[in-house]
Amino acid sequence: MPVGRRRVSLLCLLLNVLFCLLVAVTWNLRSDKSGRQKILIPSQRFWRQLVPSKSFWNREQQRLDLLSNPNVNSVLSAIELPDWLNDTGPTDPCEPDYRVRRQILDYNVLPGRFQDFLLHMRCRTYPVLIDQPRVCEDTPFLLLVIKSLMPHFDRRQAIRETWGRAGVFANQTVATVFLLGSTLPSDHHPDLQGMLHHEGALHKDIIQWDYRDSFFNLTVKEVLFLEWFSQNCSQAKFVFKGDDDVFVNTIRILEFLGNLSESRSKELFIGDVISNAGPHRNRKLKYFIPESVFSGLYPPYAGGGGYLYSGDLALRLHSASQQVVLYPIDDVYTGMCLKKLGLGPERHQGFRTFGIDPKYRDNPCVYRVLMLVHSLTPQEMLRIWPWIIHPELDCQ
Ligand SMILES: *[C@@H]1O[C@H](CO)[C@@H](O)[C@H](O)[C@H]1NC(C)=O
Ligand SMILES: *[C@@H]1O[C@H](CO)[C@@H](O)[C@H](O)[C@H]1NC(C)=O
Ligand SMILES: *[C@@H]1O[C@H](CO)[C@@H](O)[C@H](O)[C@H]1NC(C)=O
Ligand SMILES: *[C@@H]1O[C@H](CO)[C@@H](O)[C@H](O)[C@H]1NC(C)=O
Ligand SMILES: CC(=O)N[C@H]1CO[C@H](CO)[C@@H](O)[C@@H]1O
Repeated sequence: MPVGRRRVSLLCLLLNVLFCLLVAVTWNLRSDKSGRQKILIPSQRFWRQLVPSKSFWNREQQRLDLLSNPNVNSVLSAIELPDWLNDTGPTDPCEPDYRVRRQILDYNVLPGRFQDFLLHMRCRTYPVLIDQPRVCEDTPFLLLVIKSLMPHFDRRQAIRETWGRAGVFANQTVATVFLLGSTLPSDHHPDLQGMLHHEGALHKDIIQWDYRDSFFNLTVKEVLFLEWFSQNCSQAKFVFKGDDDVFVNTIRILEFLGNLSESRSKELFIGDVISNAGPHRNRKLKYFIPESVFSGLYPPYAGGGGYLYSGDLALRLHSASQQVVLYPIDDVYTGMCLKKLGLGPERHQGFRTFGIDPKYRDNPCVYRVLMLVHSLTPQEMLRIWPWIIHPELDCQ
């Protein structure tokens, strides 16, 4: 069988390379007292066969890791790869990848959102429908990036009138953009595209791409944003990215950022950090992920309700993301990209993506010290904002 032979020849080559390396690195020739040379033989097995994972995402990631490793790559290009490494699907990554139907054992019984995700998970570029090439013209100190959906006009307007007001704030330039996808005709949404165009022309803060704006496509929104940022806003010093139903204390954030040392600002990534989590296996949950799709634990990640990071890091995340296979949960995906950089998010008490104790919800002084609270209605935002900006309020 050609497949068997391919696998054997790959193994032989890898073995040879690893063997030579190990001889060079770990077999010390050491002289003993009598001056004779003694060979130290390592006691542990020194290579491991690359076994394809049973879970599709992990397998795709194994392949990406291997094919993008320049050391291994020079060897690999010379030999035939086993099918699971070489079968990259259709040449256009935005064509549906029907390979997944036979590569995922329970594909046919997976919920439709997984089937949609898996068929399109290699596509990372979609056409721009509304762009804001000038939003970062004045080099923002802080860029507020808000994930929104087409019908959420009132949430966006409340944010503009409160914490997302662009302009000069506490003596720093703040810019605001809303990130949106689009809808598929097959999903039977009313057509709000004309309204959105008006809104974009009026406020110049809407960026929209032509892809279906679903929960599992939030990762697409993340990579499209990182691409946009690296091309159109790479000078921004800091980025806040969050949902359109969170309340952000922009003043507190600017104060915090103003006090950061230069060295700490470069790798800043703070939020409400979730550690030691893994995929939920209960099919009824929103965050359910089947074992045939992903196995293992999640790296530490900051809850997607909102987190704050440096523009430098946004650029590094942009390049790291090209080495990480898209994962259907966007904040976990960002954690994976951070891990790829050898970094992790830092927990900050001011981020309350899981909300606050109801007994504090009407306490103005609580909002003064926090940076983010989830979740608030547009009316609540308008009610709370004056509490933050009125200096006469004494909270000592
Ligand atoms: C990988 O498969 C393609 C066809 O899908 C083939 O043309 C190519 O030669 C294969 N490459 C390697 C390195 O085996
Ligand atoms: C605002 O910034 C300008 C220029 O950087 C500076 O001269 C001024 O003192 C700042 N004002 C305050 C209130 O910090
Ligand atoms: C993501 O968007 C693409 C492009 O519109 C669409 O084909 C795909 O079904 C979407 N995926 C999910 C999980 O909704
Ligand atoms: C630094 O933090 C203190 C409070 O801890 C605040 O009063 C001050 O305004 C901050 N400095 C700047 C430059 O924002
Ligand atoms: C959404 C997006 O990426 N917009 C633009 C950013 O800037 C480049 C050129 O610098 C444009 O080609 C993009 O369309």
